[in-house]
This record gives sequence, structure tokens and C-alpha cells, in this order.
Amino acid sequence: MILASRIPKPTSIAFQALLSAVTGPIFRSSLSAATLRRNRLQSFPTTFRPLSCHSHCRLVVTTCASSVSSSSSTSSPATQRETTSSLKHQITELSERKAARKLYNLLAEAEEAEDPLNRPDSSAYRSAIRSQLRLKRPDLALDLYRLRRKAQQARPDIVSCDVPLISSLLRMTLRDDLKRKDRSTAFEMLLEDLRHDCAYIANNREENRERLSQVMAVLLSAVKSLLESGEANAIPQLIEMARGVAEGGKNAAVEIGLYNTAIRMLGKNKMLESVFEVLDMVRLAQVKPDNETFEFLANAAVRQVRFVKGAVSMDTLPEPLGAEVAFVGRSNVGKSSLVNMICNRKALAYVSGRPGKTQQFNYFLVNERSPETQFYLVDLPGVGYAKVPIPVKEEWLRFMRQYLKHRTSLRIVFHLIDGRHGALADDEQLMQEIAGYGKGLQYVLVLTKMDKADKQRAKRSVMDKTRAALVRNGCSPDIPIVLTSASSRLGRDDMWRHMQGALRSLGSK
Ligand SMILES: Nc1nc2c(ncn2[C@@H]2O[C@H](COP(=O)(O)OP(=O)(O)OP(=O)(O)O)[C@@H](O)[C@H]2O)c(=O)[nH]1
Ligand SMILES: [Mg+2]
Repeated sequence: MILASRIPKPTSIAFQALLSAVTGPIFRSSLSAATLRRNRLQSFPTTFRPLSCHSHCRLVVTTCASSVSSSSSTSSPATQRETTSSLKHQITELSERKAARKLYNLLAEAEEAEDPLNRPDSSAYRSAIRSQLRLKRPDLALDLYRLRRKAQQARPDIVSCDVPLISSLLRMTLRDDLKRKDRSTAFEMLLEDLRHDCAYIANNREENRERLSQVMAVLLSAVKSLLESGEANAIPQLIEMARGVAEGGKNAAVEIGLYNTAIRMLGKNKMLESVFEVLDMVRLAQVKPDNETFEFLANAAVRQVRFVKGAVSMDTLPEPLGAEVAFVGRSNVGKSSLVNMICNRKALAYVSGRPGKTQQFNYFLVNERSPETQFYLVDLPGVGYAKVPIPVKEEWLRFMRQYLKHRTSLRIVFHLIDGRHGALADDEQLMQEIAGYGKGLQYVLVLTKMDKADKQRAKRSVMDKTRAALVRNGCSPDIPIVLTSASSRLGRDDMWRHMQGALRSLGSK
């Protein structure tokens, strides 16, 4: 009855993980005749719904009520409507009287009713749980949710996963002062249900456009709540789920503000790896990042930065730290400007229209107070057209060659080339040298001042020419090329993406 062909191929490991929880039982229909007879749904078409249950999960088929005989039922739909409305009336009344415990008992007793049609339905549960939350009784709200969950195992008419409800519960559970242990048990349960919903969405993307965004919003706000309550352990799980949802493409789009908040909060909690994962989601969900996105990213990656030293020879270099990132290129190409852009600072490195401004290897120490993520950014003097005496220029060049070749803590070299002109003779020479430096060094080409080369064709042509120059000079054609502009701040995320490798190897979370 359940056809494997209706289940789209999972698109990621994350989804495979999610799906592995449900695929086993997919081929076992849990639809018994009795279940079908009990099915009271008025309007559901034939569809798959994941059923959350405690130890194992199943997919059940809910079927159009009209096609199902209800011969075993003693009550008519009219009686059932009466029951539901009477129950709802009592829920409202108890809620107004703030009788939280009685409200719980009401549902618990109704759940025991002999005739299944007299038991609370999804909407009765939802309104009772919401009342408990309004009455600031997350403990009872959770107890009711557990009751509903248990009932759900036998009754496919109870909506399997109610995202808005789970969202409210998550928020309240995390905000309210439940005991830590209770909170984490509740959190695990809610997360499990959400995971089932994610699996369901993965299988039924098209029918679930709205749900994609809804789940994404819940996951992102759960990230925020967890960080606020200082419980970051579950975050990787949440992020993995959100990533799975984001792979649904633009259907999972929620406003950029929600992603930004997650980035900001994760950054504050020094969870840089997760920051990049959220950035990946932004891209997957085809949401347009805004200025805040990059600002929060820069703040997450660079918590403190200061100039520490200007070195003029190998002997005067500072003691190596975990990692070092260098910016090389012709004079005036925009190296110092890019350092400022990356760090989200205006005047950290001195910028000038006059070529040859930077005259020593300027070392900037990033994240001084977190030894596990600290590293150096090194702004080098320019090669080529510097208005400095030739012997000085030659000395810089010699020093740069030694540095690039022998500085073992150097992880990435960003080679900047003016995007308007493409690679010149000095650049080609540099490419040739770096190509011979071995594999340990990550080499990235950066085309700068792209605000001035804004025609799409010009961009394409300079990219092609640069790639050809790389190949001509013995470099791999796979060397990444990043387009940047210190004026429009283009390429901030790409620059950070490349640096992330170096930071990761420092053991940042
Ligand atoms: N329009 C535009 N101008 C830029 C950009 N980046 C840098 N500039 C300008 O280019 C000039 C040189 O910038 P710097 O950052 O000092 O260049 P540099 O490579 O550090 O130069 P040296 O220190 O001399 O090697 C300055 O006038 C900057 O304002 C950019 O992306 N767009
Ligand atoms: Mg400079």
C-alpha cells in the first residue's frame, strides 16, 4: 500500500539520517482494519503521515473517512461533534477559572472513555495544552502533550506533528523554570517529534511548502532559546535538522532576520562552525543575506583584533601562533582595505591611494582572548609598482619569498589581483612561485575592486583570464577565485569561508 516510489530520494546525509529512522517501517503498513474503522477524519485525502511514538516510529496511512466504514463505532459523527464541543466548552471554562490541574484531569479522564469517539481529538488537545501554557504551567502542558502522544499511537486521527504547538512548547519549556532534568527530557521528546516532521517534509516537499518555512522558523527560534538558556548541547542536532529542511530550497525560506539572530547568538557563544552552517542554510534556502548577516559573521569570527607588530625580516617575525593568513599582491591592489573589510573595522590597517603605503609585514592578532581560535592576519607590502627605492622593493620581495616558503604556521595565502586589469607580469611570477611551494598551503585568488568592473561580461572575462594565467603558471585550475569589493563589501562571506579551514584546524567549535 505504501509505495517506495512515492518517497523521493534523500538529498543529503542529514536527510538520510532522518529517514533511516522511518524507512525501516515504511514498507510495513501499520493500518489495521480496526484502525481504519476507527478513522474519523472528515477531510483527509489518502496521505502518509509520520506517527510520533516513543521507541519506534511508523508511517501510517490516513484514509478519506468517506471511504471507510464506521460500523464498529457506536456513536454517529453528530454525537462526536457534540462530545468535542462539550469538551471544548469545559476546557475554556476551566482555563478561565485557572483550574490547570482540573483541566489536565478532564483530558486524562476523557482519554479513558470507552467509546473512542468520546476521546479528545487533536483540537481539544491543542486548546488544552495552549491553555496550560497561558496559565504558565509548562509541566502540565507537557504532561498533556505526552498523553496526546500516547493516544496518537493508537489513533491516526490525532495530527501526528503539530509544528506550531511544538514550537510553543519548546519556547515555554526553555524559558520557564522547569527542573533542568525535566527540561532536557521534554526537549528531547519535542525534538524527536520535530525530526519526524522533517522526515515527512523530506518525503513530501511539494505538498509542504508552508510547513518547510514553519519548521525552519521553529528550529531557528529553538536555537535562539537554547542559547539564551545556556543549553547549547542540542544545537548541532537542531542545525542538522534545519539544514535538511533548507535543502528543500526556497520553500524553506524564512526572513533573513531569523537566520541573522541565530548567527549572532551562535557567534556570541563562540560556535563559529555552526555560524557557517547557518550561512550554508541561508544559501540553500535561497534567502538573500543582508548587511547584518555579514556583520554578525565578522563579529562571530573576529571578537577582538589588534595590531601587534610590523616585521621587516624573518628574524623579526612574531612567535608563530596556531595559524596565519597572509594577503599578498601588487601595491595598491587593496590588501589593507580587504583586511579591514574582513574584520569589519574601518581603520585597522592603513589604506592609501599612494602605492607603497604598507612597508612592513603588519601582524594583526585576532581573538587574543580565546587561545583556541586566535590567529594572525598578515598584511604584506605590495609587490611591483611601489613608489619606493628599487633596493627596498627587492628586499621586500626576498623577504616575501622566504616568508611564503618557510613560515610553517602560514595556512592560507590570499593573492589579490585588481579585477579591472586581471593578472599582470608580477602576478604571474607570484603564481609560479606559489605553485612550487607544496601542498600544505591553501592558495586563493582574490579579484579586488569589483565595484569598478561591474559589467557581467567584464567579470566573466577577467575570471577566465585569471584562470588561464593560473594554469599557464603551473597552478591547479581548481584554485578558488573570489570576487570582492571593499567598497560594496562583496565577497565577505566567501573570504571567511576560505579562512574557516584554517580556523577549524585550530580546533574552534
Ligand atoms: N573602488 C574601490 N577602491 C578600493 C577598493 N579596495 C581598495 N580601494 C582603494 O585602493 C587604494 C589602495 O588600497 P589599499 O588597501 O591601501 O591597497 P594596498 O594593496 O594595501 O596597497 P599597498 O599597501 O600600497 O600595497 C585606496 O585608495 C583604496 O581606497 C575597492 O574594493 N573598491
Ligand atoms: Mg597596504
